[in-house]
Amino acid sequence: MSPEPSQPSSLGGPSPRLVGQQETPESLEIEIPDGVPLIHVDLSAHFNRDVILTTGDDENHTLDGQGGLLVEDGYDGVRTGNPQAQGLPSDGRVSIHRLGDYKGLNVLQIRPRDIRPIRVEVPRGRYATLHFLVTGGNGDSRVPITLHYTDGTTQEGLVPCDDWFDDSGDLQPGVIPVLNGLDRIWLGEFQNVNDPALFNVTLTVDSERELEAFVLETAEAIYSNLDNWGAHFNLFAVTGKESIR
Ligand SMILES: [Ca+2]
Ligand SMILES: [Ca+2]
Ligand SMILES: [Ca+2]
Repeated sequence: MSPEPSQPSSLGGPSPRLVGQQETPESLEIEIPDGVPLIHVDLSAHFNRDVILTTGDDENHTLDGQGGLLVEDGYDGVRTGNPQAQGLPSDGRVSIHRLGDYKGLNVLQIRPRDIRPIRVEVPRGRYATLHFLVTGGNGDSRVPITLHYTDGTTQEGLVPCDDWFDDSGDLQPGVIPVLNGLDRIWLGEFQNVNDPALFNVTLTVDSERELEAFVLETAEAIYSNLDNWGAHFNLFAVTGKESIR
């Protein structure tokens, strides 16, 4: 196969893509030493939106309150197997995380008008870290979190979340893209933008104490944007790393 001719770069906007060229989202693994058990926190009782479009999937919400949706990899809103359509993997695995059902509710979405604290029970145990898989729509946000230990003590933390189109330079400290260069549906139309990302945020847990739950303190959340229902915080998964003693 002969090499493709070089393309002049465009002024602004996404970098040029060749029609028919296989596109690959950029993924990054969270480093977890071999043999460290992972604990997948069950968020299913807390999921309140479906922001991932796949085939035969009629009822969805938006990721940003505007018109934005993620897709399953290869699905462009009309057909599957489109090599230009970068989306979430069909096996639901992003780095160490496991996503919810693409045809069901699959994110816990928090917006400025949501002020009820959300308590999430975790499998009781000694954790070294908790990892949050997030992305933001219509701006950035920060949600304070309280870790609750079985001895009645608590620990404060923060889960920052950047806009799904943000890249390094725009990201809040601790926000790491783990799947980047995705496409989206916007107002019902496929957009081959190769830009949205899912991000990981890692919190350190006191492994001397046994963790039983965390509470998302939504009333104290901070949003970069309050227009058009404000910035949207979307939590896809929480995975813990067990403490090895
Ligand atoms: Ca694409
Ligand atoms: Ca869906
Ligand atoms: Ca990006």
